[in-house]
Amino acid sequence: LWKEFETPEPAEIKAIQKSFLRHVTKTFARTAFNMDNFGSYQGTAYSLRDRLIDKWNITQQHHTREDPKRVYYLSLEFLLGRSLDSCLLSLGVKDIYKKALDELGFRLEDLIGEEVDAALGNGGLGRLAACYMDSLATLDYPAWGYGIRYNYGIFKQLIVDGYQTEFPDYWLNFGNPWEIERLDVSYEVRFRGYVNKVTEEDGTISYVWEGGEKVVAVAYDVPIPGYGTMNTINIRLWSAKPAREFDFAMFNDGNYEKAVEEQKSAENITSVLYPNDNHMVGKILRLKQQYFFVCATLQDAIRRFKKTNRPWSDFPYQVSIQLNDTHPTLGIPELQRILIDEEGLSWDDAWDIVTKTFSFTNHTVLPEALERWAVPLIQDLLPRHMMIIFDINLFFLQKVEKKFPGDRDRLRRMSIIEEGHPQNVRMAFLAIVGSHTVNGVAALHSNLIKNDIFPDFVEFYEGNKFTNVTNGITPRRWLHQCNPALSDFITQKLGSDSWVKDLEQLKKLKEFADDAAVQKQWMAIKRQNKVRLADYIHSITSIQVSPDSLFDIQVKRIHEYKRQFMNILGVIHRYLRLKKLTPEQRAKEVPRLVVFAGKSAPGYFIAKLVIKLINSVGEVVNNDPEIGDILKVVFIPNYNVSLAEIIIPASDISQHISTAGTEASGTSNMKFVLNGGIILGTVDGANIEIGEEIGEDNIFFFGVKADEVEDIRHLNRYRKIEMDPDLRNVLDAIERGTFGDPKIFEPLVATLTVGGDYYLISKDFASYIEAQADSDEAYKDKVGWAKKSILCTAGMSKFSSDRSINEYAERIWKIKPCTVPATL
Ligand code: DL6
Repeated sequence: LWKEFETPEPAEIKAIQKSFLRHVTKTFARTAFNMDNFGSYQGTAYSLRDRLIDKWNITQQHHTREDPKRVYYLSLEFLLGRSLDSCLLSLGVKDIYKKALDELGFRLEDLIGEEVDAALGNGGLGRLAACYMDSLATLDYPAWGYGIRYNYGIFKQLIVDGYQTEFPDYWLNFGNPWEIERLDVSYEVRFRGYVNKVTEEDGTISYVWEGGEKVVAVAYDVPIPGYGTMNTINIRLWSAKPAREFDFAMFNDGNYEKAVEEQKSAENITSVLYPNDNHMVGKILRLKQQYFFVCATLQDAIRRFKKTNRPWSDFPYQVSIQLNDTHPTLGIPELQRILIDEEGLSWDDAWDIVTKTFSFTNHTVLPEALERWAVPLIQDLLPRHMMIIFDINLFFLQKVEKKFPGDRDRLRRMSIIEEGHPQNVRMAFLAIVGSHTVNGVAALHSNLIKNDIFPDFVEFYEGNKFTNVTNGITPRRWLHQCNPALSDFITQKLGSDSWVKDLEQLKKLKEFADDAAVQKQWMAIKRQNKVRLADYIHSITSIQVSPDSLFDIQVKRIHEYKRQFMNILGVIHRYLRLKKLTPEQRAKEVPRLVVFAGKSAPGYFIAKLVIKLINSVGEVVNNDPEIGDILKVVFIPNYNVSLAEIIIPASDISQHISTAGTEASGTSNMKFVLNGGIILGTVDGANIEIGEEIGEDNIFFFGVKADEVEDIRHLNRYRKIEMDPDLRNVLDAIERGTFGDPKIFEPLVATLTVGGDYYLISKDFASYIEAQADSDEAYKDKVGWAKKSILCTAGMSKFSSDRSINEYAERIWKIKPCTVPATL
């Protein structure tokens, strides 16, 4: 097994073929006569899974023996995408598998395309968790991911008559080779019931949570191999099962539906991922999901800890728990409950352990995304936790009062319980109070957290809890895997492929930025990637686009703050301008393909109208014979990780144009630039740090700054909004019916006028159009553009998730690598 990084021997090829055929014939009971690509994908995946399991077992045994401090990364979302290609690359066996399959008459590329995405996430937060797992494994950290094994991932998006329509993503239909069902690892989870107060003979009081209903959490393990290392970590996803089989007495009475009700309601808990990005919906099932997953996870972590027979005081030195946003915050009262109610620790000893164990990442400043749960809801579902949250709040506010005596307004502002009818639990406050460290995900965002969102807490903790860890992306998937031609070329130029694990080395590419031969080859690779995307677009939408046009791409969740609306208004502006030109003038314009992709939350009416407008504009522009290839507009349906792998390497420009101060970080911006694409964007999130690293000549910045936004909004509330004249023309065209029935778009247009233009589209429009014009001009200079593109890639070292994970490990989790030897 451990010879895999050496030159392949014919015997090894044979061994792969043997294991492939064994799985095809024995695991899937197929024969050579009914072998299609999907069956071959399954055979290949299972053969690779055997290797993963070997590595995983060795890793676990090594960790058990060494007993290092471990980090547990708790996330309700892991957006993994496909695994076959990335596992082949991590294990260093892609070439040998390709040969082995070739000899059997299969093309590996075709089999890779058969895999269904594991789409257990909405967007940035879930994909970040996946990148972090890759880095944790690659850097040899002893780490576990914990989440939910949803039966339905993020919905499939189809475009019907220009509108988004949603279809369920039953991704487990044909099984999932990348998971191992662990019927031996399961825990009971209680909901509802009542709390009994028990007074002991010595007068001490304790509480027992009893009754209610129980469900069982069953583990499904997803091994994550490190790149070029033995370390293979685990994402443990929980699936809900009934605690007892159906009610036999009822069944015998003929009450069949009632008999299976309990079973159904248990399984519902892990049935579906909530499809909201940056928006909270207060549904009880979601609260159940949150508790279900932290309850099972803590039982698992505690079981592992207890095996070492250490005292409880060692717990925070052996276990670090990272909360990926507030979604797993119930872990804080749950650990406190276990320690005081079940383990008999005093409140203070328990709280000391809790606050040394947890750390919390905030991923958003949008008020609608900050979680608040109604007190009666928690009281009903988790009565003991609600008592504990009240006590945490009481003791916390006592400390606040001591530090700021008599400041009642401060107590109101800082209370974990928000007054109102009903009262609400502010989950971010609970997460802050219960954690030793709180971080934002880009420098600007971390500052906004400190100054605008939680300033009282910064003052109270005297700044000590709050820090920044700028996000990162894994260069394995987001360059090496998705852009093999560029990856090979970089390896050739740098003389080694060690940059894949050490992105600092990309800096050496700067030396080649003016080298004409390198520029030529660099742009030829870009063109190849554009051809690949053009083919894909044609196959899905029947729209023919030219790979010689400038590819201008905006792909991300559809959200008002991300301003896809401004982008399409800019496209209309361009179209109207082009229409006024003579054919000769038009021929001198830079041809541009504008690509959109992304899902809207199903209930987000305005975002769905944006999708409709994009498609309506595309319909008109793409069929206008006067325009031809000078402008094309395409909405690619069903954006997901594997589609991103085709789209990102093909961009000349990518747009990251959120209103300043609204996008916490963004991570697709990093992926585009790593692949030599140039950002057209606002001074927001990680765009700012990317600009610092690659140089401001290599990014098209525009728009107001974050610290101007509040004043502008304030003025907008009290005076008539000054509509940009170019924007007015664009809106007039929509209202004239140029893009279909204008009535459809009235609510969307109204967000700019009667709606107060909260996202400042009118304010930023002129500078946006100017940045677009600058990018047209710059693109005409082929040499200058190639240089920019090379400098983009060369400047991206900082944005490797390896750097982010090392920062978390050293500064927050205090964990060290635990290198797994090749043999035990
Ligand atoms: O940190 C990952 C990612 C950021 O890059 C995005 O800027 C941010 O919008 C996203 N936040 C969320 C918040 N969801 N909730 N809660 O997805 O996180």
